[in-house]
Amino acid sequence: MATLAKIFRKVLIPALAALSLSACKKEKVPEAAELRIFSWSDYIQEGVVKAFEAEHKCKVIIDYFSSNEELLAKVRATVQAGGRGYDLIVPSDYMVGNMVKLGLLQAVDKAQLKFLPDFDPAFLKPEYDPSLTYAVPFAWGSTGVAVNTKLAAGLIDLSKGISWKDFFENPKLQGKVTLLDDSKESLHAALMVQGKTWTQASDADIQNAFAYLKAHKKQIKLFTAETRSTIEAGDCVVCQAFSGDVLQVRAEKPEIQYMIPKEGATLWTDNLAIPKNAGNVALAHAFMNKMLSAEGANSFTATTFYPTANKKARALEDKALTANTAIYPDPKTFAKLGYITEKVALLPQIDRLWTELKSQ
Ligand code: SPD
Repeated sequence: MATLAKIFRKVLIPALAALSLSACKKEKVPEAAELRIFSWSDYIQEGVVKAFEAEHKCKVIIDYFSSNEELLAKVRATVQAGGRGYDLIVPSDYMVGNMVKLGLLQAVDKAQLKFLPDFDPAFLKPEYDPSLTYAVPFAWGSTGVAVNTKLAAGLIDLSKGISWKDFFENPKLQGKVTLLDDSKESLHAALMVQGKTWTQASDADIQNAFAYLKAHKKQIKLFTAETRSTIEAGDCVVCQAFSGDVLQVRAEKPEIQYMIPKEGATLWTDNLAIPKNAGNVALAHAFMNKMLSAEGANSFTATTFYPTANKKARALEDKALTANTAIYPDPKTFAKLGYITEKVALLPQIDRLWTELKSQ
């Protein structure tokens, strides 16, 4: 009897207690892994995110920026503050180089990137990161002009194309022009009117270009980062904008046309990169594989009208896309495109003149 009582006390009572406790306590569900992305808007499709979340049992959180400078400021601040930052970001060409110099990026693990052998060799040695140590080319495009051909009728003769000079100087376009809210893209457009290239522009050329923008400020209705909605709403006749964003609007509104001005336009490559303070590097690599596999990249181009570096994806593309010179400029137009590069020594001057221009 004594032994039975002992067993009851030592084994059964604690077991029953544990059982009733676990019945009251809610089952602890492990927290879902999170992938935090900081991207340009209208880049990452909702369907892709949903499929990725289901495949990887995770939650994807996306915040958006509208210029490389905004991206830099945020990433820099989170790295300096310590703690977890974004897992994946989308810097353009010159900003990759800048972020590497500032120690804000970590190396990508190329062994995990299954799509790299499918890349066009033209994208494998970019000047800003020649061995793709820190960033993987993702999408590319140009910064030209969206024209609302209905609103432009009678104001501008488009039969021979468009020029930046017209954009800034045609009196009929006064107050009907929008520029990107981006110091470098605005400066580049003004430099091109003056026959200067970005890479060769001197200190004096930059001052002159800002003086030109100032002198033609009346032409500019708005500096905007939200070009898609501005074009959609018919809020500008001619609007500086990124190629794919314009083509996305054109898919619904055929009166919108994308044009590369006679003097030229910016060529850019956006990249996928992992900040130093990323919290889920494995998911970041998995998302890169999702976006840049031949199938992922093909569906990306089909919905955004931005091409990628994946040569196999291009082979899968609809002929209507590969033949579209607004997406893939012909060689003569392509030769007029130029990259924006980091002019570190001139940055304070650019920032000061930009602030002055906007507050004028
Ligand atoms: N909606 C996506 C726009 C991407 C633009 N990136 C290029 C920036 C070049 N300065």
